[in-house]
Amino acid sequence: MLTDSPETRDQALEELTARSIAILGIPWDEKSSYLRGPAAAPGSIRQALFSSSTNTSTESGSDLADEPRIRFLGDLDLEPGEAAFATIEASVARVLGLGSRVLCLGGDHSVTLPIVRAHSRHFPGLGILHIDAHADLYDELGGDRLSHACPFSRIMEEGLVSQLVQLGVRTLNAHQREQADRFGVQILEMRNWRPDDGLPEDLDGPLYLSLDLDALDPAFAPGVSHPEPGGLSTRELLDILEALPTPLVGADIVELNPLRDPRGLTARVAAKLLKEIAARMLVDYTA
Ligand SMILES: [Mn+2]
Repeated sequence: MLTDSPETRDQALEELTARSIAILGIPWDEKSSYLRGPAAAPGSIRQALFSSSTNTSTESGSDLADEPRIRFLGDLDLEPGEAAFATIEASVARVLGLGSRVLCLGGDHSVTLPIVRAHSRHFPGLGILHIDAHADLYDELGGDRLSHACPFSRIMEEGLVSQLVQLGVRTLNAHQREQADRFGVQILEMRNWRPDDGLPEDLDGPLYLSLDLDALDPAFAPGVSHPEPGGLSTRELLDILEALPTPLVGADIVELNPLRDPRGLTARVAAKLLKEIAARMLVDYTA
């Protein structure tokens, strides 16, 4: 059942049965280093998804509108300040504890840290595929260790995952290369990667996907705070998702900035990715 009304969130949570995929909005952008705006992204993505200019079918023909195990929980109510991180973590943990899986709509990329904290406890041996123009491996940015430029440093320091593979990266500086070496991050740099290369063969175990929309070339996804030329095409990204070699147990789609997306093009891309990712998570759940 599809619902885009936040008022129905509590009811939807009560009705959430085991083996559902919960779509959860995280309206949070206080850790953005350059522009605010991603807090409005979840609603923008849902609006694009439910627009009558398209339909709710995936490319392989699953219609999410007919799928009772896809549940839209609306947006979290988040207090200002870093207390929001605990709320995000507890909310995700609650859904996982009910026996469902979670696809989160950010928000800036800082939200991935509390989301992954919850997943790490639930899925031993969790690995991450992080698709992004940026490695987000700064130790701190502007004195802030919780900046959206830092979540993967915290994730690795806390030992939350067994493997971190990054794809689409094309902004590495010396500091972030050092950080990647220090943490053993496997980076498929955009300048070297070609579609035929696919993903590493040793990508294994339950997989969490963290998808920053700026991984896409700005020609395909202009509505982000940090557009970076030289990125993936939408088709290449869809092909990567189609070919994931290991079960997908959780995901986020982050960094859409509706204030930079006047024609809603990037929201439309995010909505399409949401459909394909949710359908893939459902298949992996019930397989
Ligand atoms: Mn990015």
